[in-house]
Amino acid sequence: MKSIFFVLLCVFGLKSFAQNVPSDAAYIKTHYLKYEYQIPMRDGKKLFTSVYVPKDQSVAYPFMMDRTCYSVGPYGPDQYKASLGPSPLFVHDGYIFVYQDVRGRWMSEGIYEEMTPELEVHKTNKDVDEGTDTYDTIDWLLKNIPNNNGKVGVWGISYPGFYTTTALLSRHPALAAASPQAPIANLYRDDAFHNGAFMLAANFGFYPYFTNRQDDKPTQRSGKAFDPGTNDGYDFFLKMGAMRNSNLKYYQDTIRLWNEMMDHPNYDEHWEDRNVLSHLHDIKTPTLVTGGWYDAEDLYGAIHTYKVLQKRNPNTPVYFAMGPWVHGGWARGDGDHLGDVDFGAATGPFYREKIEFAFFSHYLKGTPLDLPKVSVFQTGENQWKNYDTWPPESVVEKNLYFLPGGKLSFTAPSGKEDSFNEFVSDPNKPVPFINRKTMDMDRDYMTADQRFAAAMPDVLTYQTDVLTDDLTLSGDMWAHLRVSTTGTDADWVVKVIDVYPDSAQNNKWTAKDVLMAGYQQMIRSEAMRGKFRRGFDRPRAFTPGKVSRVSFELQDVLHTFKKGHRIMVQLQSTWFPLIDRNTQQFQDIMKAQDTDFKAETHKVFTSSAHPSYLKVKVL
Ligand code: PG9
Repeated sequence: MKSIFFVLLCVFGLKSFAQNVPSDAAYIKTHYLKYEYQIPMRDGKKLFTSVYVPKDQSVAYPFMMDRTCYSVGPYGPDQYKASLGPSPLFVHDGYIFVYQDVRGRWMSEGIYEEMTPELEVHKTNKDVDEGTDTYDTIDWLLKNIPNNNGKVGVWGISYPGFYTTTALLSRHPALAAASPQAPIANLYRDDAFHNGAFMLAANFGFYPYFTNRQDDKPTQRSGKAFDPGTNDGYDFFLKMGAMRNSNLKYYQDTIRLWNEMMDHPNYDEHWEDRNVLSHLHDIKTPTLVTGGWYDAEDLYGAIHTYKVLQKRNPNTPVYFAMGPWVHGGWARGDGDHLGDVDFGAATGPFYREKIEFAFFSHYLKGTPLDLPKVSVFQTGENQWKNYDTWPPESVVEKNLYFLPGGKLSFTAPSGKEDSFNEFVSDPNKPVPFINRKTMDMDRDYMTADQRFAAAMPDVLTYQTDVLTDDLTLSGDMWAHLRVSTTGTDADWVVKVIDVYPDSAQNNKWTAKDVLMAGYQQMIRSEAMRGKFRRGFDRPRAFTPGKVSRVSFELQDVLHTFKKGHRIMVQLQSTWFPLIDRNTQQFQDIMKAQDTDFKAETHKVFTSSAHPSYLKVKVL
C-alpha cells in the first residue's frame, strides 16, 4: 500500500479514492473559502499552509489540522481539495480546515529529515522539530485566522499520523484534541524493517516518487516514479539480486532516504532518533489512536503509540480504536471485508461517525461524548468490543506448542527424544509472500489464503485438532523458537492462520476461483532476522548446528477461531519479496554480493528439551 497509489491517495485525499462516499467537492466550493499562507517558524523558515474557512461566519469554529509530507495540493487559492477533514461529517458540521506542507517538503522551506528527530530540550530558536513547528503554527493561526473558537484538533494517517503524534509534543495549550492514525512510532519497527528484516517490496518503489526534492527550494513538482517494466516483483527482485544492486543497477546512490536504510541495517542512533515513543510524556491533549488489525505498514506504530501514551499519561483521556482494516482503511469505504474475508459489518462508517467524529466534536465543540476508552473489532466473531484498557485484563497467557507430526497444542511436548523438523532454506528459491504477481506490498496479503504455501517443502506446518469451542486470541503474541542452522544467520517467519472447516461456505466477497472450504486465513504474521535475537543493536552469528533460542513479538490481535476451525502455524525462512533475502551467512546483508546467498538446512525443535511455541493471550 506504500506504493505510488498510496502516495497519490494522500496527495489527493483518501476519500476522493473512496468507494461509496460521494465527493464533497461541490459542497466545499460553495460553502468554504480557501486561503494560502507562508507561516514563519521560530528559525525563520516559512511553511506553506492552506486554510479553508466556512463562508458562514455566524459562529466561531475550531481548527482541524493535517500536517503532511504528501503535499497539501492542489496549490492556488482557486484550486480546492475534493474532500476536507477526516470525513464528510466534518465538512458539513463546519470547521476551519488547515493543511500544511511540513518542513522541507513540497512548498515549504527547510530541509526534510525522514521522521524528524524530536528534541527534548529547545535552547535556541535554531532548535526546531515537528513539535516546535506545530507550536508556532498554532500560535500563528489563533492570531491570524478570524472567527476561530480557540481550539485546535490535529489528525493524520501514517506519516501524517506521526506528525499528529509530534503535534502532541508541541504541548500547545490550544491543542484540544489529536488523533494519530496508523502513526509511525519507530520507523525501524514500522515501515523500514520488521525485527531486522528489510521490508523490500514496500520501500523500493516508494522512495523515488517520494523524493521530489532534497534541498531548501520549495516546489510543486512531484518525484519521478521508478518504472520496473513489470508487475512481477518476485522475478524482478530475484533478478536484481543483492541489495547493493538497487543502487548499482537502478538508483546510483541518488536517493538519500533509500541510502539511509541501506546504511543502517542494525538498530542504531539513526533509528533511535526516529523512535518518537520515548518523548510521549507530559501529554495533556485528549488523544484517539486509530489503527487496523491488518495494517501492513504501521501496525506497530498504532499499538505502541496507544500503549505508551496511555501508560505514561494516566490523567489524560487516551482512546484506542482498532478495526479489521488495512493501512488507512477506516478513512474510506465500508470496511465490511478484506480480500475473500467477510466481516459482516460496515465498520468504516461506524468508526467515522460514532468514534472519530464524536471524539473531535466533543473536545472541539463541547457536544456530549459517550465513547468507551477502547473500541476494538473482534474478527471471527465479527463484533465490536469495548474495554477500559488494551489488552483486556481478563486475558490468560498460554503456550501453543509445536509438536512432532505437525501438531499444535496447548499441551507441552513430553517425549524424551530431541524431536525436530528440518528443511532446506534456499534464498535463491525463496517462498513467495503472496500467490500472485505484484511489485507492491499488496494490502490484502495479511489475511490471504495460505494454502499456496502449505504444500512447499521449505514451509513447516503445525495445526491443532478441530476446535470443540470458540477460542479468542486477544493481545500480543510472542514466538519462542528453538532452532539450529548449518549457516551462521537465518530469518524465521511465523504465520498464525485460521483454518476453515471443509463445510465453510463462500461469501459474496469470495473470489471466483477460491473455495472458503479449507481456507487458511492468515490473521497475524511476522519475520525475525535471527542474528538480532540478542537485540536489534547487537547482531550475533549462529554457531552451525547448535540449538539457539529465537524469540520475537508478533503484533496484537483480537480474533476468534470459531468451533470447527483449527489454529495453524506456518514457519519458513524466506518471505519474498515482502522481506529481503538473508544470505544465511553472518554479514551486513546490505553489502552482500550475489554469490553470498547460500542454501542451508534449518531445524525447528519440538521436544521437551527444546520446545518451540507461541505464547498467546486467550480471552
Ligand atoms: N507508511 C508510509 C510510510 C511511512 C514511512 C516511510 C515511508 C512511508 C506512509 O503511508 O506514510
